[in-house]
Amino acid sequence: MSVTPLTARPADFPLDRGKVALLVIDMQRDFIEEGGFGAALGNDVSRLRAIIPTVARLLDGFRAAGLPVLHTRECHAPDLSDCPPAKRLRGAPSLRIGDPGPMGRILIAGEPGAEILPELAPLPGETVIDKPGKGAFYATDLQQILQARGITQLIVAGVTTEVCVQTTMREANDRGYDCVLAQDATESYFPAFKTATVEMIVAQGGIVGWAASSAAILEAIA
Ligand code: C5J
Repeated sequence: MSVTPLTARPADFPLDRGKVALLVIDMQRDFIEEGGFGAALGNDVSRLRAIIPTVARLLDGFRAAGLPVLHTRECHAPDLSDCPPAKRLRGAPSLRIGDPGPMGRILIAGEPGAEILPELAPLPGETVIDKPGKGAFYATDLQQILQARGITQLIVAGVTTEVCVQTTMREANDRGYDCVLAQDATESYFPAFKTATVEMIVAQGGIVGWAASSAAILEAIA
């Protein structure tokens, strides 16, 4: 066992190279490019592009260190059998899940919009979890995959901070995983929501987990 103290809030995190993985949430074209789900909901997607280089540095660091990397994609089956009507019909987006858009059908597995950005594309052998919910544990094999690999610590990055990232961290926390949010490798369409989410995670002695800079994370795994 090799444990390195990672500078984090609310306290140093005991990073264990034998148990840690990077989990990159939903860095998909549908959330980050024009014409996708995020834009259809009226969001300014350009905000999210700013973290691409930081997420890429984290990916490079984990890969160089030989540590596991997992990616998620929020997407649905083409027949929408895994998309509750409550999710599809909520709000008044310009395009709903399953509708044809400039990047194919919105949030549908296999369509160009559901793919991870080319700059952050998974390498062969890296796990990619397709998830129908906001949390990465709901209706997926993530728990079994992590257990089989002995992973108990998650460094979490991706979008959006207060939706899929936070939901996944809360699901992981309830399952006994220690999670660190890479706070400069996550972003929200709403800056105030990102700030509030980071504070919610680290409050009360780390009630959901820890938060750390990508530089500190990379230093700890180097
Ligand atoms: C959203 C996500 N925001 N990946 N999905 O609907 O956070």
